[in-house]
Amino acid sequence: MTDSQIPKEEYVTDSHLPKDFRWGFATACYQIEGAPKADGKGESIWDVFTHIPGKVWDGTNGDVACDSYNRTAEDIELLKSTGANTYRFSLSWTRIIPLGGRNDPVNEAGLQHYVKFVDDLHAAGITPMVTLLHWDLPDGLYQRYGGYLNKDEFAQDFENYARVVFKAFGDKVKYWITFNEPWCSSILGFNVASHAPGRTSDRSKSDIGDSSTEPWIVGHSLLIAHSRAVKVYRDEFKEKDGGIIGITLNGDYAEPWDANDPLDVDAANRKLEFTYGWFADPVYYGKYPDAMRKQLGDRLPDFTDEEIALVKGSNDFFGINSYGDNYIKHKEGEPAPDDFYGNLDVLDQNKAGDWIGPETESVWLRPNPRGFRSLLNWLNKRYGGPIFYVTENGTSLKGENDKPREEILDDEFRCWFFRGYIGALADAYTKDGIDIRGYTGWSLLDNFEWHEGYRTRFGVTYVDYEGGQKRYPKKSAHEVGQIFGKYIKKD
Ligand code: GBH
Repeated sequence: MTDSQIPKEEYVTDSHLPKDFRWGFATACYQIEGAPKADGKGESIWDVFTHIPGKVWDGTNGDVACDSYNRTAEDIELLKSTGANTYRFSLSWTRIIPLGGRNDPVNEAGLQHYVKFVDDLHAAGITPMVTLLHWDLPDGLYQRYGGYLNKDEFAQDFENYARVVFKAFGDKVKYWITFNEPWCSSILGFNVASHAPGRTSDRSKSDIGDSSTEPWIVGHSLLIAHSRAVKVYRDEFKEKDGGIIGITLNGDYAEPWDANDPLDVDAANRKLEFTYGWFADPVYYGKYPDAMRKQLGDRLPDFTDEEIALVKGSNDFFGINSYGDNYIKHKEGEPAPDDFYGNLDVLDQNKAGDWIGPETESVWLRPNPRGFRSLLNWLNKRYGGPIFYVTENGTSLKGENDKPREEILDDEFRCWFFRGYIGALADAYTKDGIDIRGYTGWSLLDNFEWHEGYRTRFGVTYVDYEGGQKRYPKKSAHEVGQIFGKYIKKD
């Protein structure tokens, strides 16, 4: 058996999910909308980054993507046909405030686009779950003061943007997410440089940047900006509008490479602290994890007392984005100055040579449903049983893009993935007593997979990019609804 075959092992469980469980699919504006100049939209750092030659593997960009800006009705029909009751999507800040800042003009046309979209979703019986920022920071703010690098300016501008949105349609949305995956904005944008704005110490990739300090500054800014937006919501809107607000963090589970080596066991735990703990420890406990402070010293910013008061307790719920699983092996010696995982190797095989899961189109993603249940348990324990929403989970398929359309539509591997992960979710709820209230799979549509371009597909719907962005539901588009139909209690 090769490691890329569809696993024969089915995840079997008699667990269930509660009657009022929210489920559906997720997207992000830059990945699906296209229409980068429509109705007065300004440029984001992703509009700029994707037009720099060499940044995106296949030389593409999000200028058209799925053309969803012009096809909201079609996307809503698609959602309805899956049976979903929830849709998670993100707002384009630069459609709403083209230059981004608190003294810059608001673009009424951009704002009204989303007001109408939210109304149309409700009319279709679908509950909106809205992310304020999924990585597409206004380039105006990056140019003006370095964007996330300037904590005070950025936090004020994000707070203002959030208030503009809450004022315009806060009464229509009950689920708010401040940031999607601040880890990615910090590490991939300011260290690895695979994401906008592409800063790094590696001078072969960028003339500017310092991987040893900037990601930690950026992460700190994002935490402060998150908590200020939450404060605005709680002080000015929550009572009237009755919604909840939180941040979505990303990370895959981490298992020791050698379960008998305490150093690998520690390293696996440390990897979770460096991904989830970096943001969740401040939000739940008002401080960074000790392991991070120990390794990073004063490169990790300190919280002022005022900041601690803001950040601590700033989640009504915990949003989780998780995909695969990894084996973790500790590294010997001192960590490199640009290390961001906690001095360890992230591997796909353990000491015995077992693969953590089957191969996909994404080098970083090998699925393992049991690992997902373990992750939910790790987070639940560490953060004292908060309310969770799984805001992203899904998979690419090895070689999917190279197949003819009829074969792409028969995505049994993705169906296997969802059966396993949703089964693990049901076990976490029923058997482990974890308070999980919703799940949105990634993604409703094949879409612009950031620096990987269009080759890597995550959709339950095939999008024909050469054929006018026509949508064709894959087998998984129906499978997910059947899985939830099986688990969600009827009475
Ligand atoms: C999500 O991130 C994004 O929110 C979504 O927009 C995206 O389309 C989806 O995943 C699928 O990729 O090898 O060191 O560069 C998932 C979290 C974290 C997964 C970074 C890829 C690469 C780490 N991502 N990870 S590295």
